Amino acid sequence: MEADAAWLPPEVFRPLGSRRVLVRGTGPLVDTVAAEVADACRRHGGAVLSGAPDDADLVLEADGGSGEGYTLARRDGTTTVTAEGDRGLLHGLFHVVRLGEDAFRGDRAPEEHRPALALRMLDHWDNVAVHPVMGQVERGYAGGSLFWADGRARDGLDRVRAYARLIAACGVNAVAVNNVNVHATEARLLTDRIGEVARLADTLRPYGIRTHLSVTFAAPVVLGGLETADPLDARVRAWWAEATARVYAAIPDFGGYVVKADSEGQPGPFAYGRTHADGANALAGALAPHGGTVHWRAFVYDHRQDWRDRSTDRARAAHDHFVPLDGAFAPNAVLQVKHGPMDFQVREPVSPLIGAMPRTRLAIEVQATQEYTGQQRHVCWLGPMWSEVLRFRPDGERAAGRLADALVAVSNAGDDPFWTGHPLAQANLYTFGRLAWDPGAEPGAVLDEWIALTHPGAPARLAEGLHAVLDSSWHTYEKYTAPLGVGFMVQPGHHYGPGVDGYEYSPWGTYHFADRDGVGVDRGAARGTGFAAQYAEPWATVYESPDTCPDELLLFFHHVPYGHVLRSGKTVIQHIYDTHFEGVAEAEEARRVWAGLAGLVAPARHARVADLFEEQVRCAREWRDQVNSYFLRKSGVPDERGRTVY
Ligand code: GCW
Repeated sequence: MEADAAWLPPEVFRPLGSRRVLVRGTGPLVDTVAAEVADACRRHGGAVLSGAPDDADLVLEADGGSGEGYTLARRDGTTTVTAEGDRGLLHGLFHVVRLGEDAFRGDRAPEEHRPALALRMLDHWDNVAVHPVMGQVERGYAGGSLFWADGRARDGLDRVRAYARLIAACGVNAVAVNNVNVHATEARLLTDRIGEVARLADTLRPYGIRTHLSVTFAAPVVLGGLETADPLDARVRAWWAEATARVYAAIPDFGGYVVKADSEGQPGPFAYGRTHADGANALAGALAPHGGTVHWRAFVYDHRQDWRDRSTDRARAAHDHFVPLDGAFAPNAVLQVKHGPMDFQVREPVSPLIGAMPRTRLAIEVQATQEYTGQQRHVCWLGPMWSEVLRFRPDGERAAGRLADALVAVSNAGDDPFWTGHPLAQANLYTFGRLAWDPGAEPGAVLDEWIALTHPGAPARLAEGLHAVLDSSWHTYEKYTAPLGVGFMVQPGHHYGPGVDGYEYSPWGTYHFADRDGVGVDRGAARGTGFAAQYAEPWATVYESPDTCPDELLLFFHHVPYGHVLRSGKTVIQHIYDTHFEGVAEAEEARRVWAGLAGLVAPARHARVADLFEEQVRCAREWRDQVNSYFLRKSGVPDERGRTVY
C-alpha cells in the first residue's frame, strides 16, 4: 500500500494551485517551494509566473536571510509572503496551504509569523540493527523504521522525503535519526557509517530539516580505541574534535548530537568522577566550531533502586542532578528534559527542572510515540496535555516568559502505510509541530487545521465526529488507567495493558504504595521525599498540602486514605470506581461515533480505526476491571453505586 497522504493530500493545494503564482528568491529551499508550486499548478490548472508580479494572485518572496520568519499580507488582489530567507518561505508556503481559499479573500493587514522555539525536533528511537528485545524501533508502534532496514540506511528514500515534507508542513525543523540507547552497530554511525547518515540528511535537507545523531558517550573507547572516555582527558577531547570534523565533512549542516548518559545503563561521565556539565561540554566543544549543538538528556536516575528504600525518589532525580550545574553548560549545550519528572505518564506534574535553570538552554521532551498512552492502539490525542505543559509557568505568573529553547518529541512515525499505526495518531504528530511553532496555540484550533487538511471538503458531520472522538480522548485514557496521577500500573517490559503491581516491587522507582488503608506517594517536604519543595512558589505550597494539590495529581504527591475527600467532593475510592466506569463508557461511545462515520472516511482508514477501537474497548475494560477489583480487595470499600467489581 502506498503511504497515506496524511495532512497533505493533493486537494489541499487546489486553492494555491489554481492561481497565478510567482516565486522569487535564491536558496535551496526556494527551489523546493518553486517545485511545490509548479506541481500544484500543474495539477490544478494554475500558472507559475516569472518576471513582474503585476498580475500574480500569490507572490512568495525570500530575502537572503537565514531566519524562519515571514510576513503574510493581501492587498489589491495579491497575497504576498515575504520571508526572511528560504526557510521562512517554506513555512509561508505551508501557511498559505493551511488557509486554503481564505488566503485569497479580501484584504489582509501584514501579519508577521515567527516560530516561538528555534528548534522543533523529532527524535526517532530507531535502531539500525533489529534489537533482540526492543525490535527495530524502541517503543515504536508504527511498524519498522523509516530510515533503516536490513541493517543499513534504506536504499529508496522516497518515504523519508515524504516524511520530511509532512513534518516541515507542520513546522518541524530537525530530526534525530537513531535511538538514544546507542547499541554497538548504531555507535558506528558516528564514524565509518556516517555516509549512511549523510544520505538521510541529503533527503531531509530540501524541506529544511537538519539531521542530528544520537551518540554514545563511550565512543572514544568503543570506536576510538582509547582506554578512557573521560571528558577532561585531552586525548578524548581531541578524538571528539576529529570525529566531529569528519561528520561535518560529510554533512555540512549537521545539527549535532543527542546524548543519553548515565541513564538506564548508558555510559556517562559519572564513571570518571565528572559532572554532566563536563560531559556535555566535551561534546559541545567539538561541535562549536561547526555550529552544532549537543542535546544532553536530563533523564538521569537510579534504575536499580531497592523498592524497600523509601528515601530515594526517582521524581527528584533530574532536579537533584542538574540544578546545581546551572550556568556550567556551554552555550551550544541544550539540556533536554522530559516534560514530567517521571516518564511520560498519562498525568504528571510539569518537571520542576523547567524554570529552575535560568542560565542553561533547555529543551522540553514529550513523547508522541504512545508508550504509556495506548501504544497507538488506543485513540489518545495528546495536544491538550502538551499545551498544558507549554502553558505552565514555573512561578505561577500567566505572563509569557521563556520556558524553553526547543521542543522535542519522540516520534510516533514508522514505515506503516498510515505513518503512525493508528491513523488518528497522525493528529499527535501534526499537533506537536504546530505547538512547537506556537506553544500558545489553542490545541482545539490546531485539531481543526489537522481535520481540514486531512479530509479536504469534509462535511461538518465528519469534523464534529472527529472532535467527538479526539477532543477528550486523553482524559478518557486517563480515566480508565492509573488514577489521580499515581502513574504506571502497567505490564512490565512492554508497558501495554494493566498490571497494577507490575512495577510495585521492581528496581525502577515507580511505586504507588497501595495498602488496605490508602494509596499514593508522599512527596511533600513535611512528611515525604521533599520533591514538592523542588518547585518555586506558588507550586511548592500548592503541591505540599493534599488540601490544595489539584485532584488529578493528588496521588503523585500524597499518600491518602481511601476515604479522603477530593476537591471534587468525592472520596478517592469512589473516584477510582467512577472514572473507570466512565472511561470505558467513553471509549465505547467513541467507537460508536466512529462507526457512524463510515462512508465519510476512506474505507481502509475507517476499517483500521474501527478494528483498533475493538482492541481499545477490550483493553479499557480490562483496565477498569483490574484496577477496580484491586482497590476493592485492598480497601474493602464497595462501590456506592453497586456496579460489578470482581
Ligand atoms: O520511557 C522510557 C522507555 C525507554 C527509553 C527511555 C528514555 C529510549 O521505556 O525505552 O529508552 O524512556 O527516554 O531514554
